[in-house]
Amino acid sequence: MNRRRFSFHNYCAGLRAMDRVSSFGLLSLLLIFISAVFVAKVDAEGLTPLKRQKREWIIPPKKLRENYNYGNVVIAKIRSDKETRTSIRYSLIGKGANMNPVGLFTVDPLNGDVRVNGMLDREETSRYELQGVASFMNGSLAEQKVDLNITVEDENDNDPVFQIVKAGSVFELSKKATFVMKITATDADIGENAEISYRILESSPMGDMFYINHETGEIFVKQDSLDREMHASYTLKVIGSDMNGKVGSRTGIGSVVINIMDVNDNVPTLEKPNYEGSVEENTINVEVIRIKVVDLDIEFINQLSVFTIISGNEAGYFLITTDEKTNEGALDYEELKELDIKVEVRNKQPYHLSVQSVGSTVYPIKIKVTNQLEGPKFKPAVKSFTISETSTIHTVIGTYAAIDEDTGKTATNVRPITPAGAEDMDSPSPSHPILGT
Ligand SMILES: [Ca+2]
Ligand SMILES: [Ca+2]
Ligand SMILES: [Ca+2]
Ligand SMILES: [Ca+2]
Repeated sequence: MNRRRFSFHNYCAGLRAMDRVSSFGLLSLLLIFISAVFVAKVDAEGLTPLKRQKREWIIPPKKLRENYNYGNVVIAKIRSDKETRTSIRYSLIGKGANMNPVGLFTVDPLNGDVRVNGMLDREETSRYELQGVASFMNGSLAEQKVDLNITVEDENDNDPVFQIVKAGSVFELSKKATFVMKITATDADIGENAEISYRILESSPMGDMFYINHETGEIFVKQDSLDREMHASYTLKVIGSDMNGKVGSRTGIGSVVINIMDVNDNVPTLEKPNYEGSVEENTINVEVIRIKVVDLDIEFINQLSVFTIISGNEAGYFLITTDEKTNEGALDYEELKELDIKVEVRNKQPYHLSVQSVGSTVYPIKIKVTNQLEGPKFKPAVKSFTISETSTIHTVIGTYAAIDEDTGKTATNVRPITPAGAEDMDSPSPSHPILGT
């Protein structure tokens, strides 16, 4: 009533002012008149803009459980105090109300009761930011929109899932606590429901060779006796339990492969305990024998061997080399000889610390020199004869016999030949050696 009187009062004041007559005054009065009418009209909607009652437009933030059927339960209520004086219509806007997923949350337009019409999935949407709207019957807003935030509380409804990881690798004989690799699982839940505790379930081949940090999933060497020559790879089955592994946790299983890398911890040996070879005499630079190395290490670099003749070759008749393609030792013969030689074999690459001795093995090699049918030879290669000036032609001045080296005796069935450029043996010249008689 005050209001209306106030409005009316303004209107009358305007009329009185008009009596005073002035064109400026007329304009001022007109403004006052318009103002008065506006106030009166607003007042007709039943509002009290100058003095307002305590507002009741409440929505506490709401927490709702995922995977829970709330049925007909009122999960929140929006209410404007203006509903006590005029008809108000309530509505909800936002994703989950008037936007996808449309209708998940609805409000009773008459009493403001908010309900949820389906089960919530926190892993899909963890928070809904809705707004409550209070409108007059003509559609205009009765209040400022009010935020209605709904947080979805997590339920432990997801198992840990292991990521696929590349195989890890570690050298054999690595020390205890050597880091190998890390395996992790993820969990779509949050908080403790996603806190994963790791444990090695089993190892293939069996053996308690590794341990896992249960919090980080880092895998380390447990025993310093990994032996690639025994097991070149391990497959570990790892279990991840959420809730830090507490009773009632959910679990996931993962597996990792750990390849064991080679170190040079094996001394090479030869295939056989001793060797025998043969070579024709008078030949040089021929391969007498090939000896094969056995080395349990895998990487060629840890197998590659060098050979040393440690005895029997004092005169240096033999040469032994490594065929780097096949890792075989090739014994070459360089001059006639018959010998028992001893060969030592060791890796080219330094040995791992675990190899106690210097690591070489000595092998005997017997070389038989087979006889080659040899031509006669003159010994010495050049022989001088003295001849008197008075000697007559066809006089025997001496003998120069070829020796059969196979027998050491004078060669038989020998026919003299004339070297290129020499004169016929029947008419020897003093300037040439006599090649035969
Ligand atoms: Ca969950
Ligand atoms: Ca979980
Ligand atoms: Ca080796
Ligand atoms: Ca090895």
